[in-house]
Amino acid sequence: MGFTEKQEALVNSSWELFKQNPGNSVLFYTIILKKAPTAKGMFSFLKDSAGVVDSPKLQAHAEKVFGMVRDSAVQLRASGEIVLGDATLGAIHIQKGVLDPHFVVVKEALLETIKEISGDKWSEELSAAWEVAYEGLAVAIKKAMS
Ligand code: HEM
Ligand code: ISQ
Repeated sequence: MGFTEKQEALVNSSWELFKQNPGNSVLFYTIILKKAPTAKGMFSFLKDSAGVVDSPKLQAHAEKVFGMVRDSAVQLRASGEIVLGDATLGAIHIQKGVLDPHFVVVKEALLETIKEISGDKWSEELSAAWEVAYEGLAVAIKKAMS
C-alpha cells in the first residue's frame, strides 16, 4: 500500500509540534550526539562549543531536516516517490564525511525526538509514518552521494 492521507496527516501534526518549541531542536541534537559523539565535530555550529549549545543556526538546521522529512511525506502521498529539491545535498554530506551508519543514528534520534514531544499523541502508526518518509529521503540522499 502507498503512503496514505492518514500517514501524511500524522507526520504533519508532529512537524507542527516540533516547530513550536526551540528546545525540541536541542533535544534532537542531544540524542544524535549521545549515539554518535564524534558527529559533533562535523557540524560547524557545534564543533567549537561544549555540548549542544542552542543557536539560530542549530535551530535552522534541525528544522530543515525535520521539515524535509515532512516534505517527503507530502511527496510520497502525492506521487509515491521522493525527488530531492537540492542537488548539492549529496556533495555536502560526502564532504562532511557522512557514512551510512550515520543515517541510522539520525533516524533513531528523529523517532525518539518525536516520541518525546508527542506525549500521549504518540503511536506506533505515527512512528512508522515518519520512518517510511525518512527512509525514502535517506535513500534519495545516499543515491546523490554515490
Ligand atoms: C548538511 C539535510 C542526514 C550531517 C545538510 C544540509 C541539509 C541536510 C539540507 C545543508 C545545510 C543545512 O543544514 O541547511 C539532511 C537530511 C538528512 C541528512 C534531510 C537525512 C535524511 C545527515 C546525516 C549526517 C548529516 C546522517 C551525519 C550525522 C550533516 C552535516 C552538514 C549537513 C555535518 C553540514 C552542516 C554544517 O553546515 O556544518 N544536511 N541531512 N546529515 N548534514 Fe545532513
Ligand atoms: C543532518 N543534516 C543536517 C543538519 C542536521 C541537523 C540535525 C540532525 C541531523 C542533521
